[in-house]
Amino acid sequence: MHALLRAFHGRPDHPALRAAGVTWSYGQLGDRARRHAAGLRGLGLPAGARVAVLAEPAPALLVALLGQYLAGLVHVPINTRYRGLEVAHILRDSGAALVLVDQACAPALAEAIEQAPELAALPRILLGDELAGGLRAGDRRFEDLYTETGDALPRALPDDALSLMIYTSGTTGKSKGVAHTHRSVSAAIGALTGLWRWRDDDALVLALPLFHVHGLAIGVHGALLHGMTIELLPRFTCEGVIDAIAGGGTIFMGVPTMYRRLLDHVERAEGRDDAATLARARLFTSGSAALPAADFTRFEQLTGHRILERYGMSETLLTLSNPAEPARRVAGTVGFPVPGFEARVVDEQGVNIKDVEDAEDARGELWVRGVGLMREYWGNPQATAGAFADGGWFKTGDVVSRDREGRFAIVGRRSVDIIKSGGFKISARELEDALLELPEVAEVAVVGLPDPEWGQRIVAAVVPKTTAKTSAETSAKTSAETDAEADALAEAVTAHARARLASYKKPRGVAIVASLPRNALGKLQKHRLIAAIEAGELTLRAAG
Ligand code: MCA
Ligand code: AMP
Repeated sequence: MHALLRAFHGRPDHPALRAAGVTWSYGQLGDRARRHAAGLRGLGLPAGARVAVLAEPAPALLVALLGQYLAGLVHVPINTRYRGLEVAHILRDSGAALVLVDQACAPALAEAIEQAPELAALPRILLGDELAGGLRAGDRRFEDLYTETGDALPRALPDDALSLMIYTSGTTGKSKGVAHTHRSVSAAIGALTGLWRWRDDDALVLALPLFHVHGLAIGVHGALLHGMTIELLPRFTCEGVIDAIAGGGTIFMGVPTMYRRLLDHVERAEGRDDAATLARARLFTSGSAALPAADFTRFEQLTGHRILERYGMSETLLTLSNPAEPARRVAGTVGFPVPGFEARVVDEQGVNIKDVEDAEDARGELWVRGVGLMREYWGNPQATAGAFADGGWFKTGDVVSRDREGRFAIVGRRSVDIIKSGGFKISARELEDALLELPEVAEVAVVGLPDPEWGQRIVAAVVPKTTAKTSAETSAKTSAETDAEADALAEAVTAHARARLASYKKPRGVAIVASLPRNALGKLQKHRLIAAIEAGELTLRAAG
């Protein structure tokens, strides 16, 4: 039996899911999933077909995920903040046979169809009554897909069949589909949550997006593997998390930005003891970006909890983790390899760095191997081959150090073109490509600057295309005129990013510069740009 289905058989009366207005037992969730699967089977999709899902967190999403698994289909969640270009790319790249969409995300799908008109022919499953008026030939309402023949199921689910494809930003621009099998997800998430001692009487407060490994693989799969209850929130708010813990939630998983907000909220809250409410939970974990040591300490002072930080990647699932025992969790580190994983620290040539533990500044790239590695980048054998070294080691691109006990710390990234903001990965190249579409932009460089709330914040340095025909014309301009032009360009840059891409990818500051720093060979030197911004040498125009 698929590991995920154990609780559905073993404890059918235990609550599997609580969300606004809904409490479903494992029996009830399982029944819905089976009927949804039968409905999907009725559409005649072959095993392994990809079903794209563009919808906000809601109980129906869990039905869809499990129904797709039971029907032998592959779940392809799409970031709900994505706009037309980004959605169109995933629908095309994954070769989705169907797309499930809700009301909130319907505009993004419509934008995708504007970008790629052939996607208008893609059959849709519409979630929510509001969408019913727009039914086209081939469309189904989610509710109508349920059949009464849910028992006449399921396809056998071989462990090595694909289960999930998570799209993640790559350095080279467009996002890549990270394809995982049922085995990789169950084995890696089972190992991690076993290490964390999740129990069947736990309730997970889930306020993460369900289109990434963090919320979907650890959150949904982890909780179901252990027969726990999921307290599903439609989005993260401090009040929502605190109320869910007050209502019995025992585990919370967050990205560092969420912890920063919780801390500020608890310190601001007057007349309410939210810290005492948080203290009632059993476990807090953090990942997707570095948790500042100061926030670890503040959280412990306020709630008594030492946040358990761990490290992972879409391609590898969760590979390093601090231990379950609170006293052994160390701020600013991500702990040890999770059972089933091995880790190495290598130099530029891929050779193990000897005695990395003994030299204070010794660091190298993290390579990992083990149960959770992806099978491939979907439809991209060249990128897949490039991601692995001999022996099946996955090259993470993250730079780490390791102490004498074998504990890892993430100290940076090999590529300056990967930015992490609020736990979301952003490709500098993708944003640069979008900004170069503007006729008034000659050159652009996008960098990530350290930021206490978001981890990194995006800054774009832009070289304008000069419209002045002569240098006399240029020098005749007053500084107020130049300033106003620069402000207008900064605004145009931000507005364009906002119109083309997910809003979290837009620059938070724009520097208008005469040229970008380059070496003698003309290679862009982003580290010099970052240093100049940090030193206050460039005027950053606030972006809207
Ligand atoms: C929202 N905004 C952001 C981000 N999110 N800006 C930069 N970075 C972000 N991540 C901006 C919006 O553009 C908007 O700006 C303003 O904040 C408010 O938007 P809103 O959507 O209301 O924000 P929010 O709901 O408060 O979102 C903040 C958040 C969210 C809850 C922290 O970013 C989030 O859910 N992050 C989790 C990401 C995650 O799950 N990562 C896992 C992938 P404006 O109004 O100016 O337009 S990593 C992974 O899976 C690996 C395996 C791992 O290790 O975990
Ligand atoms: P994603 O591709 O969106 O899954 O993001 C994976 C990346 O997030 C990793 O390669 C790291 O750069 C970063 N990351 C995840 N967890 C941590 C952590 N605890 N500390 C620092 N960076 C992290």
